[in-house]
Amino acid sequence: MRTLKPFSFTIGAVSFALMAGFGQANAQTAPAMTPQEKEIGKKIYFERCAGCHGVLRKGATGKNLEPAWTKKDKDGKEISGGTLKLGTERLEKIIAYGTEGGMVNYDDILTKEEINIMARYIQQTPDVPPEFSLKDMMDSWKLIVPPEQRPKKPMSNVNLKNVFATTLRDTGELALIDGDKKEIWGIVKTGYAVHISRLSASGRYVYTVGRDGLVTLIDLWFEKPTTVATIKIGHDARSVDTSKFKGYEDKYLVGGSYWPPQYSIMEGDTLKPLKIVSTRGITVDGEYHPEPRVASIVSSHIKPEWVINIKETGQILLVDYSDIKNLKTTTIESAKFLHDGGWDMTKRYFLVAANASHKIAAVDTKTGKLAALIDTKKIPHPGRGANFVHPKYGPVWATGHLGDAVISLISTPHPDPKYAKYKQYNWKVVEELKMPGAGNLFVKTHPKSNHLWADMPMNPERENAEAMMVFDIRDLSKPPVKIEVAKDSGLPETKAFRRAVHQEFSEDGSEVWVSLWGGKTDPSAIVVYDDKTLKLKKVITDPKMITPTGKFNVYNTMKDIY
Ligand code: DHE
Repeated sequence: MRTLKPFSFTIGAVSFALMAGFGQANAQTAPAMTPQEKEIGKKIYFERCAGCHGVLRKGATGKNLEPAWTKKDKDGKEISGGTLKLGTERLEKIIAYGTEGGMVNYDDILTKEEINIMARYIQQTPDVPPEFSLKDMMDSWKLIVPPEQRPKKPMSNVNLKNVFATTLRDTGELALIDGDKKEIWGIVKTGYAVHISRLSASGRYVYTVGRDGLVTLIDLWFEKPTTVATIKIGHDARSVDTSKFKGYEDKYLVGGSYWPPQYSIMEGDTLKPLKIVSTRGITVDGEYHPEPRVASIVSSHIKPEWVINIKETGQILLVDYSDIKNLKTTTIESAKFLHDGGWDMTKRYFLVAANASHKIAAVDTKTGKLAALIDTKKIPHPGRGANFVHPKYGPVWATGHLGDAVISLISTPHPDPKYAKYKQYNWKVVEELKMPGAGNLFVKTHPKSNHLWADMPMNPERENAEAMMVFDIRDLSKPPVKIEVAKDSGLPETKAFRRAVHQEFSEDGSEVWVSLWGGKTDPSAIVVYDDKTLKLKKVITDPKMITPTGKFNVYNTMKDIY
């Protein structure tokens, strides 16, 4: 019997183990690649492609890219037995120009040579990165300032509730922006292509996670925001949340990994690792999946529980953190390809997009059961969604769509007797607001606002990608107002789009902050609007403001206000 010899190599921070035997078996028909080209292919795949297609290339938001689909037949035919075989030339075109199915074009990001390398790389057998154990977590853990050496009270005069933790995506940094003064209070180093930030229940600690799995714990009580601990939770990650239930404030952190597919529980104030739970298992269709990635995680306010959404299996986990050693988990079947989501107005129901299934799943966290599975237009992408009272249909939760030019409004139950008459609409899409195009990523409102803000950063037209639509929630028959964010910024036009992305309200709900996300070497900005008048209030620019994307207002994130 032939023995397979594993060998490993490193890309940036990630080491990959490859089974020599697997590579050889595939080498018969996959196009030839030099070792250097393979290195380049691996790095680009991890940085640009794995998020949508998966490390093992089994597909999720993006298509399956296993060699069975990507390689041409031996005789060079593209169609064989009804199966589309793509081959290098066809793959190059798809990578360069994108597809109508939602794949973005890479001809302005990758060179021709890189596109050719990628077209050949994805015809090879996928590389399998190594696992990541509790010992690996422990070895990576750095407690920089132990709790006893931290301030006993806030040391700055910054209004901490109105700080915006702002992702500087391509520099791997987080800018903490003073929301009252509208200037950068401090910048801290974080993980690679840092993704989201969440707040501890008290609002003292900011947690952020990089795509390389590095979690950074920032203490806002110092004179300047200070990193007090870091840890790696895996090789590839997207989500974190804290323990928010009464009695557990600031006690735990949970982080979800894409690779390895697992979630990890840590101490909230030190990041000391406590437990890892694998998410490998069976999909809602009854098939084993080796890479079910952890997508959104949210912390319940009514129970000591996290809602953990497993992308590829379509299983929603309610994880009871009151006894970490004897962890109790409720597993709720929903639909495949779970991604992002948020609470309804009452914070009893969690609504999450099963994006490539074109559905929203609603979980009742009080009963621990699926409340509804709602069909929507193509590829819902709510961010955390937006809650308001519709003039005709009562309480609704809104989601935008990457794949369609609408914002869907879904009626949600509410215990207040004054909303009883709207019960008939519950869990139905009651209205679809028309957008100028698809490519929406985030919607947002605030209890004190009369507006629903929707972006379109992934729209192929510059005039849409660089703008925002604002709907009047008191009268949704009125046409929405188009806010020209790039023009309002006063920054010079650049070749690449400056995408207007991710809206966030100030603590008092009076301002809306929008990121203008330019290229890494282009000037970017945060553009601040007065929510009442929709007039420009301030453009926050700074040479250090490089590729700003998500912004998380301390108070609104801590309380889940959206
Ligand atoms: Fe995100 C949320 C995954 C690309 C900005 N993104 C999320 C969540 C997941 C996710 C699972 C929910 C986290 C939670 O609530 O716990 N994002 C992914 C991907 O897999 C994907 C598609 C591809 C990738 O390779 O990472 C991806 N995301 C992006 C971007 O390119 C964005 C636009 C810019 C950036 O900074 O990377 C981006 N994602 C965001 C933001 C949120 C988010 C700002 C949080 C929204 C909120 O208001 O909570």
